[in-house]
Amino acid sequence: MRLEQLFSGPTSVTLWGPRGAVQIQHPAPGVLRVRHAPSASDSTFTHPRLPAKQSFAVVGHGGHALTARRNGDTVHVSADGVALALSMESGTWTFHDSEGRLLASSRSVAGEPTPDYPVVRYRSRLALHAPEDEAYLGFGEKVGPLDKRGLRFTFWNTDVMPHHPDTDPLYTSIPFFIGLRQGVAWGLFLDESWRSEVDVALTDPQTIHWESHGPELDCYLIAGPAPADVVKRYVALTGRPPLPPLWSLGAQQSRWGYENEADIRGVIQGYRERDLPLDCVYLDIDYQDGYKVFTFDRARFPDPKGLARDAAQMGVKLVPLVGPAVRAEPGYSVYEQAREKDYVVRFDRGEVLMGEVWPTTVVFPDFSREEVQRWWGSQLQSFSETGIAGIWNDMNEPACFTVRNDPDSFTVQGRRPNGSGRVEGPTLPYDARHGTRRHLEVHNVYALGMGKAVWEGLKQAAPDKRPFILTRAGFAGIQRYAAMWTGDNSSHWTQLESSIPMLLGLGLSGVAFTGVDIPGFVGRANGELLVRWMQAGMFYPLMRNHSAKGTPRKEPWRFGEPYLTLARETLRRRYRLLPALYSLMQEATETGLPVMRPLSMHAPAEGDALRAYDQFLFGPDLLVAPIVRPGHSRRLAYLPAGKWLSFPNLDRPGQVHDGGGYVIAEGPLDTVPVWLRAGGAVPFTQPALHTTDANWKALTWHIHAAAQVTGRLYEDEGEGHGDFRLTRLSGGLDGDTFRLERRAEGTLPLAREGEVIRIHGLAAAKSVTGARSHRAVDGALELEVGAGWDRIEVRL
Ligand code: MIG
Repeated sequence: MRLEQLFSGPTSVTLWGPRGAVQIQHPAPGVLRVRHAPSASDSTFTHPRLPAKQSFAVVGHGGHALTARRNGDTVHVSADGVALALSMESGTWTFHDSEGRLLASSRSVAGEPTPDYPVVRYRSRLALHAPEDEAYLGFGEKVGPLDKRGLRFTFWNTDVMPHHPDTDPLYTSIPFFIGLRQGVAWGLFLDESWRSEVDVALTDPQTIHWESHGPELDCYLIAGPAPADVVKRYVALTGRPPLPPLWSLGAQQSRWGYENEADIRGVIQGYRERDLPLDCVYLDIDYQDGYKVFTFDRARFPDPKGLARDAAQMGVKLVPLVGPAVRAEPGYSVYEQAREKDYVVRFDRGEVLMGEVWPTTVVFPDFSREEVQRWWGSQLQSFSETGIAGIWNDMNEPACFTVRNDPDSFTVQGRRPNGSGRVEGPTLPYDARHGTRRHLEVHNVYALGMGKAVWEGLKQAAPDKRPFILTRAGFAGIQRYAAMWTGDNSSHWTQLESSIPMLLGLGLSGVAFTGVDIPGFVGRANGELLVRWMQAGMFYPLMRNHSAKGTPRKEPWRFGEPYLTLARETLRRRYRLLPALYSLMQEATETGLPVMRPLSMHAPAEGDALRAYDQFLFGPDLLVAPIVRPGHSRRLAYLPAGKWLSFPNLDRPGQVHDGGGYVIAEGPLDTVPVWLRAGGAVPFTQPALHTTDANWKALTWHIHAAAQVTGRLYEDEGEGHGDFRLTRLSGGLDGDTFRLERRAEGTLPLAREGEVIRIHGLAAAKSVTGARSHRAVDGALELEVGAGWDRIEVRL
């Protein structure tokens, strides 16, 4: 695309030519926005201008200063941490960091409208050079290993049941990836909600091809150099996640097919009778009256308030499912309001779109409009008075089984116009219209709009609580509102294994609060799969047991012994781990870094770390290599460079391994292999049957002694917006002295009597100061310190 004119302002550079325009802005340090508008430019040579755009995903729009300099054919743009060199002749660019490192280069950019009528589609194409030794991570909720090179993906939110390890697309679209080459990372976020496809160096091993149906390409180029830098910057752009209530990190139980109140009570009872920790039970669609949203079937759920109250007494919260589709039933108030206010999705030619979801005719709220979001949120007021603790947003791709009133009578000269009535997946057709927008443009952000609606609604309904929303579909930015689960998986070993790279990819794409259905939604699970899945799942930020109607029940006690005992032990470990998990979730609210991290996040230059995609880091300090294959009792695990203390089950310290290579980890059925990084300090508490608050009464630090030790603990009431306390540990080994300091900020009063600090790798001490007592346990030195300790020193 040839560019002829250059207009350079203090915060943006605009170039345009006969076939379109390019605008460069600097929204944040380390980030450049390069917006190509190949066919929609309305620039004149006196007024360079691109069409106004409202981004659904980007929240941080700051326009920082940049400078531009023209040198022959090339325009050099530089800004804080980043630089771009753009060719006027071709419109292609190269992207550099402040050290002059070449991070990325485009090969071509082109777009043209496809004259379909009535559905206008475009073909906007971006080609990027893909160096052979570069890996591509992220892309949101996608199948495949961590490195997506050699794969091809479609961004079109789709309800697929069941999905398989190679199913694409799935429910969520996040057009963002991280390039990683020789330890240096950069990122690209394509801020286009339109349907798009990316070919990740599959067809041409040297090129990434991205094609969007939208008229333009709005690219955010993000510098590293560390993968974590790229993630932080991407999340700053698209919004940091909120801190969820503590209870949502506890064990969760769900099933499609809990028919009535007695069923729900029975499940809670089942947990309590067997001493199984539990914090939350979901109400699947079964509770609804004729599948009408915001209703209860009073025959089967006569007293939702009483049910919620009794559940609360046993430490359990209830979260009902709400889909977007509104049953088209005259007299049903939600439907009547939607029609009366004209809040529903229509066809291009004006008719209200009537779909079918469940055995009824439905209409779809148009969540692209703010007034519709507010209206939906207001429905939560009375609904949440029943005492429900959150909302489960399902079917929000949106899923639609069939279109009832597909106007195929609409023909031109006896033929159906190209694009009209075309449907891709079980959803709305391409020619559906949302206000003034096309379905092709807003399909992928439907769930984002619904997420915002519910988020605002819950905040209003219960201002003293933190909203909890679980969503199936999403787009870039969904982390601002909801936790995500990966939809309808199956009770199959390959899905346990593939859950790891999928959640890692989501975490790199800004969604930190994630989980998958344990032990698989459809199909039949056995006890071994349940236990292995729980052992991996105790490290998922969201740990939920769920199953489909018609499948055998999958609560932890349905498989007999020894599986029940092993499941109980695993849940107890999850609850011991809550101080660490909660602190990591809080860290995500500041940095956007995920809880589950690929090894490459902390060892970006190690190729083996990239390939070890069925392992992960839990925060910076714990490395987990769960057994994900049937009948296996050991596995190969890669440990990045450094020293790692074998710490299976988080409680049986073993030997110290040198990283930078592979070890064979023992993992009999009662064991999940874990390691603790040298220098790591991880806080644990006592197991409990349910959470109460995050001001831990009992706290034990496990520390792997090294020259530098750091630890972090965030505490508060676990709910609401009250006081907090952030504790940092720092210190380390210096010759024959080990020192540790504790610093705290915040005003939350301490609830602890004392604390235990277990230091692995220290032999018996000659003397200890600052502790109440010390002793040797399991080859480690265990100190008991007072609640408000500030300094300990150990002489060896
Ligand atoms: O068409 O509500 O992914 O978790 O149990 C199926 C019933 C609708 C799909 C969700 C699943 C849920 C199920 N829902």
